[in-house]
Amino acid sequence: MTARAQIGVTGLAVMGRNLARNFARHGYTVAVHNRSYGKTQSLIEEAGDEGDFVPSESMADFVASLERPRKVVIMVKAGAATDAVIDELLPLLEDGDIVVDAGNAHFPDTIRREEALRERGLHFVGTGVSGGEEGALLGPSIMPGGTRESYESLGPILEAISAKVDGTPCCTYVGPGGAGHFVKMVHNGIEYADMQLIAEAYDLLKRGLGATAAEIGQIFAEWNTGDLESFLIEITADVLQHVDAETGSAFVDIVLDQAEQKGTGRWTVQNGLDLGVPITGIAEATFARALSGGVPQREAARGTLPAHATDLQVTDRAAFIEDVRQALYASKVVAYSQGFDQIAAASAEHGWDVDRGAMARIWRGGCIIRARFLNRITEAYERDQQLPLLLADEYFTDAVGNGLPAWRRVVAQAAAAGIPAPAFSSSLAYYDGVRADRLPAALIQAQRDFFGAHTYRRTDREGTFHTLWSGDRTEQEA
Ligand code: NBP
Repeated sequence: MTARAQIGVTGLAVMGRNLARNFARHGYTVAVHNRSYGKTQSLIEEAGDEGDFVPSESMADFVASLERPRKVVIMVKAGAATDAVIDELLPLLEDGDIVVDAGNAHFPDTIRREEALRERGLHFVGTGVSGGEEGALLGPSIMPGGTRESYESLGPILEAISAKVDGTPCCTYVGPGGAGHFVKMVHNGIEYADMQLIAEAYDLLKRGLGATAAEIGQIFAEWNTGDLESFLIEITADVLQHVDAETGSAFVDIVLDQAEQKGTGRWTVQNGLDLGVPITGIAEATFARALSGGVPQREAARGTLPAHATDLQVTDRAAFIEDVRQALYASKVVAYSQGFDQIAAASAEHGWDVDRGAMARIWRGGCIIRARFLNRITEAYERDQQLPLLLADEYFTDAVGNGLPAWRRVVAQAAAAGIPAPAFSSSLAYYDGVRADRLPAALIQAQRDFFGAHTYRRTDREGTFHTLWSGDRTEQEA
């Protein structure tokens, strides 16, 4: 077996197959392998003429067909399958070889694998890949972690196959260890929030205007020409205008209203709790999906729980649509601001040094949350690399501030009308919380000290204190 392939892909289900084709279409000689040989054969039969593939039936031949330092991309089911493939690869690899896990690994697994492979003299690059099947073939957004050294040889290949926006690749080095998969996880969390916010906007428009799905689809299409321009708004317009062939009804009206969640939203929320970062937009979005899927609870409540709500009265349709648009934009900025806080917190905790502006840049194309306003986020972090809060950047302070009256109106109207808008309203509550001069957390600290002697700090002098609540209520320095 001549070692002539520049990169190899093992795991040739939809994602790996398309990634391999993408490498080949960009002129790379690609070694391909799959546990069961059938997928390798079908790739060669169906797409073999798209470029230079080197198929192998055994892992040993696959590894032997790669130029050194070898670059092996693993694209198998995340979890145990990834460990199984790594175990099979390990005895075949040599110092300096690069193993890329491009599946949807949970970042703690990536940290563990990176440490284990580093001890064996290998580079392990946990890489977020976003964009699904189509992205993998035509250009995904790629978020590689691992060592910077590995990026020197791997980076140009990944950049070549990534999506491009204004000629700039949607791929950059994210940071060491699990940084790549972490950033991908937060990306998915933000995607949850974005989708929930869009769904809430749709619901408000539907109930407020009494409009059909197709009419609302047209509103989204119009929004897609402005600040909200994004893949998700674009497909929303499309989905809402789609008609079910069987019934002739609007497609969205015949889809069961129970949303699923595959895990990355949950991981993001769990990690937000671990880090103590209030990612309320992502959490509300994840819980809203869980609520929709809580069938027994919904059945028990439907028709039983009183609403005491007043109908949403819309007198000026255009003004209402504009209010909802502004509320959507402002809530979306909050969700992104929170997601970037989470990245900053993890980066500080793990010493990853993630450049948040660069993350916004590589999300502009190829991925599900690609959007025009990501440019504004990159600019904000270029103005101040250490920006403590995206909302506090001058551009976003203005953009959100201008929409604030509309945002408040929409949240108030939704509450009065009994329309659930958890992501809109919790984002507004976060906004008001983070900008508050003083929060009722002071009372919570006092309560904690009362029942648990948890101590408190004072506004007027340094130190930590405890009041003898069950004694003479004098204060002691703790
Ligand atoms: P799947 O997640 O369906 O996995 C199927 C592949 O894993 C097949 O190649 C299968 O080999 C292989 N595999 C399994 Br299962 N167990 C194995 C084992 N013990 N040893 C070796 N190979 C094993 O494939 P996919 O849908 O193409 O997704 C691949 C990765 O990409 C996953 O991590 C997934 O989460 C991620 N993904 C990402 C996106 C995105 O938008 N970024 C979308 C979809 C998936 P076989 O053919 O022999 O059974």
